[in-house]
Amino acid sequence: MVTSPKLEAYGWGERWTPGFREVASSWPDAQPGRVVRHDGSAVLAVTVDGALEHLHVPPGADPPPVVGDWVALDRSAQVVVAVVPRHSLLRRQDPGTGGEQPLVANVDVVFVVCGLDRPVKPGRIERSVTLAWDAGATPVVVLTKADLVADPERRAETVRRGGPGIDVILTSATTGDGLGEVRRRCHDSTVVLLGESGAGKSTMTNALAGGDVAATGVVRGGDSKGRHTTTARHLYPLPSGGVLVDTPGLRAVGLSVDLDAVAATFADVEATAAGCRFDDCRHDREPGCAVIEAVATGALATERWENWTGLLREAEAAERRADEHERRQHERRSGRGAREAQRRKRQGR
Ligand SMILES: Nc1nc2c(ncn2[C@@H]2O[C@H](COP(=O)(O)OP(=O)(O)OP(=O)(O)O)[C@@H](O)[C@H]2O)c(=O)[nH]1
Ligand SMILES: [Mg+2]
Ligand SMILES: [Zn+2]
Repeated sequence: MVTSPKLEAYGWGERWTPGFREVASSWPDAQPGRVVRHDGSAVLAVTVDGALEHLHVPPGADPPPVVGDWVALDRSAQVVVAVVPRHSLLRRQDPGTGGEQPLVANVDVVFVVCGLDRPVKPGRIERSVTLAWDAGATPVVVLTKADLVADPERRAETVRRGGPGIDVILTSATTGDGLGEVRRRCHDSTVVLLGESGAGKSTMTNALAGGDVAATGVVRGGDSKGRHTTTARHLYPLPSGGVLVDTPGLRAVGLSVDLDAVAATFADVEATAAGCRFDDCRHDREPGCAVIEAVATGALATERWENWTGLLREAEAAERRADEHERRQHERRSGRGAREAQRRKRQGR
């Protein structure tokens, strides 16, 4: 096994060696590394001796490496030769193409970061939590700027009640409150910060990394909107253990997820829905719908019911798109196969 204390600070360990050996088998000189930033046709990666190097990614690399990926690299040629099989992948719907956009690979925990200097939006938290479950990671809600509000505990309690089963950590980068808990959650893990511009992701990154590694920006006075200070995803090792990925504030969190991820986020609502009279209940106006019943009695908040059905429809649409894509790929492949066969026949082979 390849050991390297410098690489271990970036999360390297036995977990990754079989995958590395597998993809590097035809490259005797290949060394492991981890992508810390993506720069167009190159990546910035940390290497076995801890140096950060720009490496070329050959066009057509499959899959194209993303931040968080472990890769096999050829240092003399300064090129990425292969991507180690991923354990998890954070992805969203590409706002441009409607397809799937991979964001960060090999993620263990997603911090859903919300600033208390603005209203906390349950719908946005549920969306990000769903992305985390979809990735194969554990979501944790991190509320920042506790120093700016009079009743932070009450605000945290509201978020806890709104998203049952998910840990909520209250923090302030100004006073340092809650940062010990955040550090503990990062230990031995790769953690991604997801949240609106101005939520305080880069400020938290600096507090945990113990220096000004990431640029931060002020928010607008009127509506607390951020200025999109961070422009690229970047992975940092933490002196207290673990790895943190700072990300730009996402304008749109479109889902490209399977239905199981929505079910995990709304486990409480799904449990209620098990009591619906019809198996294919749309929880809309069907007779005997246990969900509508729960909304009527106040056991289930109207907003949570609406967010749930909204995300269900969105995930269904994403699955239909993926199926359609798969079908077209298949047709293209089999079309190509048929043409090949015809050509061989013409050539008398
Ligand atoms: N009072 C207070 N201000 C904070 C805290 N955390 C962040 N801020 C301020 O919030 C503003 C935005 O912080 P950033 O860390 O740049 O936010 P970001 O989430 O990285 O934003 P983008 O990079 O644009 O996505 C800065 O002015 C920070 O000083 C906190 O805990 N308390
Ligand atoms: Mg930032
Ligand atoms: Zn129902």
